[in-house]
Amino acid sequence: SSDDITEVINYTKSNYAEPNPAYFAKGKGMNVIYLHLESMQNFLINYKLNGQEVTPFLNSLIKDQNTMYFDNFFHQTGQGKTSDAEFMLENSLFGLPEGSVFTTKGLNTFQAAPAILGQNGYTSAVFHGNSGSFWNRNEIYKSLGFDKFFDANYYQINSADEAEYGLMDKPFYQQSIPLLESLPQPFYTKFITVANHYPYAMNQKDATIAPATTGDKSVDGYFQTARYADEALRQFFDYLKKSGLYNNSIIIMYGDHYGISENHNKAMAQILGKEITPVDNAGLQRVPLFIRVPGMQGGVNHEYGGQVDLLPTLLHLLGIDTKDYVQFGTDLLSKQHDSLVAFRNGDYVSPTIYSVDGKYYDSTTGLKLESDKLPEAKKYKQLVQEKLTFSDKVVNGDLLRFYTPKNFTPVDRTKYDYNPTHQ
Ligand code: GP9
Ligand code: MN
Repeated sequence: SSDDITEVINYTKSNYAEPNPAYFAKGKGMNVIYLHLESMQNFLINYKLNGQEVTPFLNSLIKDQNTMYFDNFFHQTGQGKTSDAEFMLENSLFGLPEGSVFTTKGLNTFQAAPAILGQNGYTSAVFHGNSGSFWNRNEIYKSLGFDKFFDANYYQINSADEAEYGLMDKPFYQQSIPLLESLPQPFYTKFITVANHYPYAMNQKDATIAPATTGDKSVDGYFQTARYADEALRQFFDYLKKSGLYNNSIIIMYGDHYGISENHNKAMAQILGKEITPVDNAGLQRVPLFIRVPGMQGGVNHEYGGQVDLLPTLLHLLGIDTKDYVQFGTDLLSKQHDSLVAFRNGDYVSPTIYSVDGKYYDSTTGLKLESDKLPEAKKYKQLVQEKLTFSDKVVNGDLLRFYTPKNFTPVDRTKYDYNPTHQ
């Protein structure tokens, strides 16, 4: 009801982090290009397998003048995996404790990035070389306000280029170019890749690094598919530079969720050269985040954050204040950024304390938390619970129906049609 949404708005307003003037509007009017790094975990960054970098291109970006690399950024997905990651970055709302919010809440009212930006002169599009119905994308994208959805229907997928979940990254980016060039600027776009997806099998003639040798097939193959994804990115960046888009686009790359689950900890112990403790497991939920803004001073940023923080961060970079929106994350670049990172199961990480399976650890030593710090740990736990509960109320109650932010026009999902034969 409208009482429920009032309670939520009071909560999100009290958690609002105001923009940092050093970054606010740094990318005003620029295009936005999200590159979804499927299953990419942060441990791959700067990792060397047999003396060779696995992701040389991503590694090189850490030194790029205009790129900020976040090395304490965590995925916050649940059972909805990729779709949860997408949901968080488009809405700054959490996925649900069970199932995929994309599949179950596709008809809800949202105030998502494509809609907000659409009302600021942007054209929005998603590129994905898989069937549009996967994760119910072709329905929920309408509610999010995506103008265009280029799914497998728009790509030519030869069997030699086909991965388990669609078109391999190199031909995917290649074939995306004319589609991208069909969009008026400024655009808000997202490219969802699939080559680095479990079980990490690929045609060996396309592989450019030897697999690992743990004996665990998916762990061993993970390095090959990640390397391939990294090369595909380099090729796409080459195009962006040649076309000039590089100079007027914000580029954000994020890992969507872990690639190697806890079930593979024996092989991971060989990879990392140590036994994997519960604290290590939590730490392994780091995913890479790169934000490139032409003209912005880059560097390595150690701030703790998660996927729910992406939307306010981006909107502030674009010069759009988020204070009238119902968002559960906070701008990573704000001085008031909240560095308590909630996981979907109620655990959390923070610069001082980790909660793993309900037990508390000192995040710097990895040891069980001293008893004098337990009250603080429990307070964090409550804050996480409160945040997740409010977000779930919004989603389960479809509460955004009862609230329209200032300067926002509700999305009319009947206006959208992604069928190529109707274009
Ligand atoms: C499929 C892809 C994979 O279209 O995005 O989703 P995931 O299995 O990683 O959730
Ligand atoms: Mn995924």
